[in-house]
Amino acid sequence: IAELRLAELVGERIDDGEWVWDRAEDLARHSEVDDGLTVTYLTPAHQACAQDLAAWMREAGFDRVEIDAVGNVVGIYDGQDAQAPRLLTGSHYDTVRHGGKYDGRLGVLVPMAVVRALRAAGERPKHGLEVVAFAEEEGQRYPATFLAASALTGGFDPAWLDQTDTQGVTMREAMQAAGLPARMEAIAALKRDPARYRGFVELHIEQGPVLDALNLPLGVVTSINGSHRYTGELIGQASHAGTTPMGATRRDAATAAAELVLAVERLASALPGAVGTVGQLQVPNGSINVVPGRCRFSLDLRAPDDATRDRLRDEVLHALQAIAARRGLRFTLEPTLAAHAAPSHPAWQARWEAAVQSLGLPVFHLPSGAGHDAMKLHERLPQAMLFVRGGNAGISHNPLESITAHDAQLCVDAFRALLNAP
Ligand code: HGY
Ligand code: MN
Ligand code: MN
Ligand code: MN
Repeated sequence: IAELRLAELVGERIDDGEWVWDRAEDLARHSEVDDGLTVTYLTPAHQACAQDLAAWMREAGFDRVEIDAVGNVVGIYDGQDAQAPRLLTGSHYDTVRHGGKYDGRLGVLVPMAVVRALRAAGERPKHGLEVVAFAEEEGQRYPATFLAASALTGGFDPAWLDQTDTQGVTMREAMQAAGLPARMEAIAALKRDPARYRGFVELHIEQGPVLDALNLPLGVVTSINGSHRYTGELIGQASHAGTTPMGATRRDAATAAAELVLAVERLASALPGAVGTVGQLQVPNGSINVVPGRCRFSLDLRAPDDATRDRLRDEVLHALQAIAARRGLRFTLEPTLAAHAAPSHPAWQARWEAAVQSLGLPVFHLPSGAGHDAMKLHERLPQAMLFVRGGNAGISHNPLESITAHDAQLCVDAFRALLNAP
């Protein structure tokens, strides 16, 4: 903020892209760990991010700024007719563990920079803009994911309030500790009336290698892959590592899990556009000299369309049953997310295309392998996304995540063009 004031005092206009880049750096100061960036739902680091975002929205000149009942930071910049339907936009400010600075955050900072530029120019767009920094999308602290966007669509499940984190803290307790009401009626009141909005757009880093490889700064998203997520546990029998003979009498949960991991890889590789990941694998209270009696695992199964997504799920679950049966094990399995594939709305996809063309850039279409808040808003509003390339071959969910201030400026220019589109 100091450098912003100094620059304005001396009349030097900070390039919008630099402002975005600098704010992402500032936001990354708040983390739960020293080496890397971890900001999970409602921790002190998360709340510090919310305070920064609200302060920057006020500095940028939003007409109304608030932190809502689930921790979303919401800024409204009125259009020429304050009663006309607004454009809704935003992305998330929570991160995965040891994540990057731009996943989610860029989709909040760019529209904030647009408002800052409009305010500085004394301009009012035809339609108002409502920017939401979603408080939770990554599902890191609690099993519930996309819970912040779910509050806006009316899909927040009251049972989520009783979910516990690894320390046994319920979501309700975390909300109370963060000074939020932690009452379902306050959360239900966040549901947006679709009639009050033109649609939802989300700007996001691609999180993949395509745009960087093609040396293209921007890409228009055609669809967001659908996904099925599970947490599960294979249950065999712990026994002495030294005296239990190899073979059927060993009911080793870890070797069964290893078979499952390779089955997920084989089955996902055989389906077009599908991906399958076991991101978490853990022998609870494991010991070096004990045959693992239990092994916990996660499943993240995705595909460009629901039919392929469901076929992958069915094949993986069938493989799990066969592995467990053959090895004399049991298993538990809990679905934690079933997200439909979300095709972009043609009108908003076309507006992004026109915005990219207005910058003299080629229009390139690509699907999103990553999930986004837009797939939740898709349930209530027409939506479309714009991707910006990431450096380091687009690596993401990793501290190496990067973009340039130049590309951030292109994002601001494209967003401003979209906002003024008829
Ligand atoms: O997992 C995802 O695709 C997103 O980063 N939540
Ligand atoms: Mn992410
Ligand atoms: Mn994201
Ligand atoms: Mn997202």
